[in-house]
Amino acid sequence: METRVVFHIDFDYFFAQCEEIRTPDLKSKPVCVCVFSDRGGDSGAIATANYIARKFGVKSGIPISFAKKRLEERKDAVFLPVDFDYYLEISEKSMSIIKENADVFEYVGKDEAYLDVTDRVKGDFDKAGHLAQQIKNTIRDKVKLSCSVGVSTNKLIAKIASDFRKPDGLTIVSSEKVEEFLEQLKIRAIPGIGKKTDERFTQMNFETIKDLKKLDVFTLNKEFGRKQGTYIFNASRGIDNEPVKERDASTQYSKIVTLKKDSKEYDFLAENINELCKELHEVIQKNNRMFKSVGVQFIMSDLTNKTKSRMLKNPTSSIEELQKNASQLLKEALEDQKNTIRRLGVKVSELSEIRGQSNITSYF
Ligand code: DGT
Ligand code: CA
Ligand code: CA
Repeated sequence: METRVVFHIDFDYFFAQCEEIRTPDLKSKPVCVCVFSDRGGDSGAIATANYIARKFGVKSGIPISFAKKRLEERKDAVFLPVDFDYYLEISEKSMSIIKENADVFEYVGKDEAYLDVTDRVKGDFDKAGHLAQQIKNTIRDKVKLSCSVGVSTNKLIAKIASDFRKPDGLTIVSSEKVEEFLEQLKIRAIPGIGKKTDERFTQMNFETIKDLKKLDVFTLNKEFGRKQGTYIFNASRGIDNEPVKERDASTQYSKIVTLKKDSKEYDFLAENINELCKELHEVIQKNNRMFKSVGVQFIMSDLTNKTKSRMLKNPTSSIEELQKNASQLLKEALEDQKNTIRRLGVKVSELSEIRGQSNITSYF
């Protein structure tokens, strides 16, 4: 296969950086973005934090109360509620810049994308480095957002490289440098190696990818199963043939809420569904979309999950259509419902653009 040039771009401390963009005074303070549950007080979790807060041990997923404890000595620490719509706006602006600079653009999530740029840089890694720097500069100029970019010959190494120097990093790993780059890294730098796998390697006294390469594929398969074992074997050697696949943002929109009380009572839940539909409809409108599929989601008190969805005859953007279908799905889903429900969600998918109105990507 001819040598590819692939970028992985990841926005730095994304939600917290968005907050800094809108309120630059925050830049000198610890900033924590919180998903407050509707139960009041400090119940809920940290979505992310800026790098100042991270120095105090604050990270994604920990309870808000822990974060407050860890930041006790920083009287200037700021705890803000998530504002997804605003982050989406920043994301779309940045993604449209990225997309313009790609031969193939693969959207991964609000703060992450892969690009194949082989053709436009003619396979040249110096040109690729310039292009990556130019993308970073443009996003910085137009959106005020910093990101980290990894440039290499495939998605796997590009992803590892984007994470190598964060924030505001640019790491270029050309084919000749792959081995040297990977061997120095800790084993957990390989995406998909979780805490448990990493601990197994620690027990075996293996720390770096160089150590890892002493194991043959049979040993790895025996230890971790054939799929994971082969993946680890190839990853440690920088082997990954996954193509960058053309994929655009948002194949669905959803809204979810933690209920004021756990319940399986139709009237109470229907009220919440109606409210969620209103919020969801605003997002749909803002993005100039129609939808053809509607779904509801339950997360039960024991955290198990249930979803139900249906396809409509025609694409629509009507809120009545949305509310009608969501409450019918709710009724059906409740029929054999044993557990009480803790969180309730509505989603739409099979999205299409409403034509003839302003294009959603024409920001500048
Ligand atoms: P980074 O890339 O290490 O500089 O920091 P982030 O915050 O960009 O981390 P990343 O790329 O893993 O996640 C992107 C965004 O996704 C992040 O800004 C907030 C959200 N997120 C990540 N982890 C969690 C989580 O555990 N809970 C919630 N609610 N949101 C999360
Ligand atoms: Ca990120
Ligand atoms: Ca990310």
